[in-house]
Amino acid sequence: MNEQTPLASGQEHNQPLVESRPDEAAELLRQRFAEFGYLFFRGFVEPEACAELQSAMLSCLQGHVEDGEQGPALIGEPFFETDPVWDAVYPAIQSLESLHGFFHQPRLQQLMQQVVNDEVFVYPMKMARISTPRKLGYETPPHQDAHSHQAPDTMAGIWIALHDIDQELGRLKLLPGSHQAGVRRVLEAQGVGGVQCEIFPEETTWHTADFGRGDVVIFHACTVHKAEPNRSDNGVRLSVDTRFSDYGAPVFVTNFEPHHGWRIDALDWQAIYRGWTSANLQYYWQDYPNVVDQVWRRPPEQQPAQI
Ligand SMILES: O=C(O)CCC(=O)C(=O)O
Repeated sequence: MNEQTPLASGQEHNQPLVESRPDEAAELLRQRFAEFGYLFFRGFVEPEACAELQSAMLSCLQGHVEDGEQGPALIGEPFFETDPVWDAVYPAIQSLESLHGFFHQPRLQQLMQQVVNDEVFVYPMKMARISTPRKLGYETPPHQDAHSHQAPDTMAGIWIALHDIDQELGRLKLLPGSHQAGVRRVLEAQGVGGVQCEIFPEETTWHTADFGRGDVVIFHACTVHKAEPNRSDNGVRLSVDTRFSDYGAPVFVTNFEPHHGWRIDALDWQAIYRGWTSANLQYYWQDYPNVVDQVWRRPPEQQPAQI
């Protein structure tokens, strides 16, 4: 890392996320995605679906997080992804049929389809985020999923707020247009994922919003994003995310494991699927035709204009 490419610029300021509407022409949405590296849809997921998943997650978090008047509230000690408390509760959250099924709702799949302009493959790995207060410095550092998921530029992330999330609770922030500079160098960092990528000196403007329940952000594999710290007294931020691509695009092999299955004993698909009421989404990914074990990237001249 040299002085021209610092890991983070000293100053940064926020601008509102550019909003998109699902009824806009698919071509326009793809153009905006190509320009900013993300699309933001307010209230896209039905509030009932978000409330149901939030309540199921809170059942798994009993004794640690409760359903407070203002939203999820911490009642025990704060914790961070990979802390012993998190490791103890996460297998139950990962086993929720409603967590996995959430991303396969037909409307959400249609939205993803508009972005990839093709049949969609929703990655099997589904993520649930639990951001507690009093863990400053452990929030998600700036990173690109192209690095963390070893993904080609055909992949995109989709992140959904399960309840209202303001600056105090720690919002998702994106660096607009940052996908255009390709995959960046990384350094170790504390916080979710354990690495952060370089930020160029001129990159001082981030896009973010106070999120409402059911708001959706879709972002390019190379779009730099991060989370704000949770500075609330006892509020807990719950959100969920996964990745998707056009069906048949290369998908790196580790994305077929459960989230944190690589480090939590017995967190495997068999354990996750035990107790599900439907077999529809179990192993749907098993015959995926393009599982790769080497990072693959298109040469620049072959890169598609959209995603
Ligand atoms: O919600 C967060 O804190 C992190 C989300 C994220 O990094 C992602 O969806 O890739």
